[in-house]
Amino acid sequence: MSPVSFPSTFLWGAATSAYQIEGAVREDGRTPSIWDTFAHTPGKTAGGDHGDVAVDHYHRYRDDVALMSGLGLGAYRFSISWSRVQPTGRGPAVQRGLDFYRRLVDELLAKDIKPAVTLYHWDLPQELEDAGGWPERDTAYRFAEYAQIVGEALGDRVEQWITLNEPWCSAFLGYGSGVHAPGRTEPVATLCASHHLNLAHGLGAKALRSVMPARNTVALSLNSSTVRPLTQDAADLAAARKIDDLANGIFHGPILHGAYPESLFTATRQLTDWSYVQDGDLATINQPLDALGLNYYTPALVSAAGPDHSGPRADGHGASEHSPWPAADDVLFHQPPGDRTAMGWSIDPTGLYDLIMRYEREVPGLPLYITENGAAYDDKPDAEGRVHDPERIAYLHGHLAEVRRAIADGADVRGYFLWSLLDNFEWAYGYEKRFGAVYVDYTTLERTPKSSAHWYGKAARTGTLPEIDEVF
Ligand code: IFM
Repeated sequence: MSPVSFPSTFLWGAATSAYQIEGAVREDGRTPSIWDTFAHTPGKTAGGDHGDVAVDHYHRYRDDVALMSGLGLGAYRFSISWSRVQPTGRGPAVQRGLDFYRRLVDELLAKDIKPAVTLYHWDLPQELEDAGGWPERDTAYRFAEYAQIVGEALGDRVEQWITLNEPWCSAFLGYGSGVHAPGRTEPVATLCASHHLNLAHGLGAKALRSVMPARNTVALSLNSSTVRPLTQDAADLAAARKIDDLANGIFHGPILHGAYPESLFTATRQLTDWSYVQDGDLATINQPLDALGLNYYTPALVSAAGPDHSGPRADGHGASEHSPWPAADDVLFHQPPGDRTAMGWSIDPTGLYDLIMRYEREVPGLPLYITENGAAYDDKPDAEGRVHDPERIAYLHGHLAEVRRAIADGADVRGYFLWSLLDNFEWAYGYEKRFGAVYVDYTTLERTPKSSAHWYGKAARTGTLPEIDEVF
């Protein structure tokens, strides 16, 4: 087999998010976010786990940056905790909160690691949820104010900016199925929240650009699904179209093209008239982007519900009696065949290739980054304390090879951020699911790079994928 080599400018990074790793939830003026409240509500997370300490990155960030540097990574994508910076979600910033991120960024730059900042990775200040949360229009304006504050504080040293991470999860899991914070189960609020997240992206992008040097780039990260129909029957194709609108079109329609898909309006008409889309909103949302971030883990396989198809609603987004998908009771989700990760997500690297090529066609010329990709496995240290994770290496190899194939086929993919640098708080699954390339012992908080970290580090240093059976 010929070695799989990447362009010399390709960025090799790892990603995390604030609530999943920082801990220190009551330090330096931080107040609760919706995830603090949700995780401390009995029954909401596995084992009652929460992010109070998480992996204590707030105090150990220097060691974590040193780890990345030792591996040879070129970039680090992390998110800012809004309630550390603006505890009530409005008004003046808390300098101690911003100082933490200044120190982190300086540490990264000193080690030649490019910081990529995500402004919002699901942790809305609780006070803003108390005022209505994302279904409330004002939240989008509060986000723009927050974006401006962070842009002013870090814009001189951070070039890569991402407004929102996976707004689908914020809206559909937070307000639809309720398996994520704030745990609401209101189909109309889900759609309304989606629009206000889009508006927040547009207003936030404008606010960032108003205070930052022109060289900085603004993007957002979508967990765009590759939606596949079970068969080519018209009913299954229509089911796939509906889920594609609800998973993808609802965000990339207004953001990339300045319009919601007509078919989305038609499909949801029984629930809402979309009157929360006000004059001028679509132009605000449709800001020019410098890049698009794609997060990919697994494809969705769907069919029309009906006498020929029955089965569980296995959409892979956690157990809830409420569907995250508004107006989609006529759609069934199916478990694709083949191997799965510890999340139960099927492994299909071609889904990543298809996703990249879709955006390459849809927005030609827009640089793409894979801002998340990775897998959870039940990793355990061996008798010598080493953590071997060959399945994760195979997963990474398979997906990176598909990224390379897409580049060879003309896609402008500029970089890849492995999810995740460290084992961390996997939301409703608590600490049960380990996505890290670096193992964390949750008793001592000691970090041990897994074999996959060494494998990925070698890929980053050489720009070529090592064989999957190379021993580290
Ligand atoms: O851990 C999450 C991350 O916060 C967002 N994208 C998916 C990851 C794995 O579930």
